[in-house]
Amino acid sequence: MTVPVSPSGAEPPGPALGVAVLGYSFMGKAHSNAWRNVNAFYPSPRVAQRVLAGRGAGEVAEAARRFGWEESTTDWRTVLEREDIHIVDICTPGHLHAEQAIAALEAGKHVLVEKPLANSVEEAELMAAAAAAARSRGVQSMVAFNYRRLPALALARRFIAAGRLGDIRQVRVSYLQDWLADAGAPMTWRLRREAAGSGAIGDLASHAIDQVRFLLDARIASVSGTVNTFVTRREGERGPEDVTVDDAAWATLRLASGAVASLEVTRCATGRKNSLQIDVFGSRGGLRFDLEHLNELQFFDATAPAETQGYTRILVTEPEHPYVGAWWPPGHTLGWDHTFTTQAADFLRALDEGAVPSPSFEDGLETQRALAALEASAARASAAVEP
Ligand code: SOE
Repeated sequence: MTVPVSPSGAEPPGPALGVAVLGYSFMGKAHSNAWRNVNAFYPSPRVAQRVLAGRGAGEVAEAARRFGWEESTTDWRTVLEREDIHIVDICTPGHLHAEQAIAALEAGKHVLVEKPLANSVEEAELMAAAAAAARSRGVQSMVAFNYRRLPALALARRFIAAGRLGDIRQVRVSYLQDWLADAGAPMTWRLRREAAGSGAIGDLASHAIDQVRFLLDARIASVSGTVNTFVTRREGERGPEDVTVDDAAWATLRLASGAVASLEVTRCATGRKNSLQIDVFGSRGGLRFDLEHLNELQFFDATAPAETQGYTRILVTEPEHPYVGAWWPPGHTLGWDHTFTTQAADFLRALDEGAVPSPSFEDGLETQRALAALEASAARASAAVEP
């Protein structure tokens, strides 16, 4: 016997939270994929993919069709007037985040914003203030740092919080990409300060700093950094243009807990495609994570007998591990895209429970302050080495 499903596909009848995504390129696609899958893997509360908004009418209509949206629009403001939209998910370039997020919160929509929260501390402060005001009216917000939803990193946080590493002394984070290593790589909005705010700093150091804050649950007290732009002019649609952001940045972070973290982020690391590596060293143990092996966490237990000591590879694919249970049977791996679906599910759960979703705009603001401190420190003279 065959049984028909509801007219709108596998969606059961009943109320759903209407979602709009603003932006349809890389991050818009990653978030669209999340909203498309979230009902199937996390059935409650349910969402309806109402509208995808973007600048190019043809491109946004095509993206909407492929990712299962009911409609597309080139005017994001119309989205805010609609009563059937409850969540606005912002995946546009950074210079639009503050205007769009504040307008959406004021219109009573729950807001998710792709990282970094904003292009400047000033914008981030306005956004955090708008989020606090909206929260008092039951309207929630969250900044999308998707790596918080990697099971291995959520497990690392659990180990650290449980004291399994003892006192945390040092953290090393490197986030290395190479899509700008070729001097012939074209100009994009990501290389214009007025659109992106910064380069590897906002794009990659924001993830690195968020991970330090997430894993250690500690406040960043000070930052000392340096930045570099290796290719200062690139060819684009408008002809040759100056690159007005950094290609790479390095920083040392002092945490209020007494720990020290070092960071290296770059989009010019020839051969490194999307390499996020994290080491955490404590008085009783160490942890190591590598995004190229994202289902694994390496754990060193310094309290084990010396003859058996060594980094142990934990395959983070078991129902006992964070986030894994919603997916496949034990031992079956997850990928980069799952983090976005899990992020959407966590956001929906918080809305359902009336809880404050995490990371909040206030968290995004803290990270923005650390990014600004990195840039400010880099702008100061460093000590010259005497010849
Ligand atoms: C581009 O460098 C980028 O897509 C970042 O913007 C994302 O946040 C990161 O997850 C992958 O790289």
